[in-house]
Amino acid sequence: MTRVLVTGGAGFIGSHFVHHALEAHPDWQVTVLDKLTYAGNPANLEDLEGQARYRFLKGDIAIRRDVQAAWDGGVDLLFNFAAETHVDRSIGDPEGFIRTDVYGTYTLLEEARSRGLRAFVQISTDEVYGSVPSGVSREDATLLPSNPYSASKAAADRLAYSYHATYGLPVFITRASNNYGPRQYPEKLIPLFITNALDGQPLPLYGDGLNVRDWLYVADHCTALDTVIERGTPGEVYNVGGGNERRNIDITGRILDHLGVPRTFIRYVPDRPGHDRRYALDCGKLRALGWTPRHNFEAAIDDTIRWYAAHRDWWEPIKSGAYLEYYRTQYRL
Ligand code: NAD
Ligand code: TDX
Repeated sequence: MTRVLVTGGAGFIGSHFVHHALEAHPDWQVTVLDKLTYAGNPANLEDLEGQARYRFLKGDIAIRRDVQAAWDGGVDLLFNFAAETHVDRSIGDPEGFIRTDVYGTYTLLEEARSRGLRAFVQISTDEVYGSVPSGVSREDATLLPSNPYSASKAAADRLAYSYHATYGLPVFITRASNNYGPRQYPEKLIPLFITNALDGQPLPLYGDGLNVRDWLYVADHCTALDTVIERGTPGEVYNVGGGNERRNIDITGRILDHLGVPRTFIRYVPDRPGHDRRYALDCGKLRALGWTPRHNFEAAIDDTIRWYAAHRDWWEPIKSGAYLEYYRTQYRL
């Protein structure tokens, strides 16, 4: 059995990866370590309860004894998804981002250094390159993160690399573009706008709505991680992009059209400070290893919209209490 530790496995991408891992790798024994912050949701993993190859541990990657407890029995592969992930929250209060994204990654790296493992996969982001007005970022491009979230992720990305260069730890770094799909917390653009449209609420579009992101279906992200650990080289960085550059206004239009909601529901709101205009990745390095994204954007976003329409039981409980306080403070709507 290959012993796999997935941190942040109760979140959006982590939970997809845990399901994928158990299905695609019958010889993997998966432990999830997750603090269950506001973004971590046990419902994302509840169908796995009782499976012999799966266990869940509640714990914090920034607390060494929690990490040690997760390491009991040994770890062969570690996928570090755990992070504070929302740019707007990082602008309001950066501290948690430094603590989890930087210090938490350091804690995992220290445990890995003392105990050893076969692969440490650091899930980084395309945001570390900063805004890309034209062209595409290759893995050797300068890092120019421009918000506290992306700066904390860049710090963790380079800290992980340093443990490879300095201590020979088998670190792999992936920089993915914007993910979308079922179970994404409804503070991010696509699930926020879908659920607001379903609820007859306005869709708060930042600035002129012309910022561009490259959208990656979450299942394609999971297969990319398989390729990286099967065929990648330790110490290397791999971009993971969907190849779907879209303007925010166009995504918004697609959601509204799909749900039959008029454009009058678009509400232009003040821009995000330091808002990166565009991200775009050159993924030739990962494609050369045989990976290719399989999901067509238009079909997969339509599936995603249908998923939220059919799973109010998943997101309605989230959009209450502390979420509403955050929402009102953030948007003043
Ligand atoms: P998410 O916010 O949905 O989930 C994060 C998970 O981490 C939650 O389950 C949360 O409880 C857990 N967590 C937070 N702090 C923790 C701590 N101190 N200890 C243990 N667990 C903790 O995030 P996501 O969108 O699934 O992103 C997962 C990873 O992928 C992150 O590292 C993020 O930076 C990276 N990433 C995300 C995207 C994207 O578009 N969502 C793109 C590129 C990279
Ligand atoms: O209410 C909104 N209105 C709006 O116009 C929100 C929440 C977003 N936006 C815009 C800002 C961005 O241009 O939509 C775009 C996407 O925003 P987010 O969903 O917040 O994602 P982004 O800031 O691009 O960061 C995401 O991709 C990289 C993830 O949240 C990160 O975790 C990941 O690393």
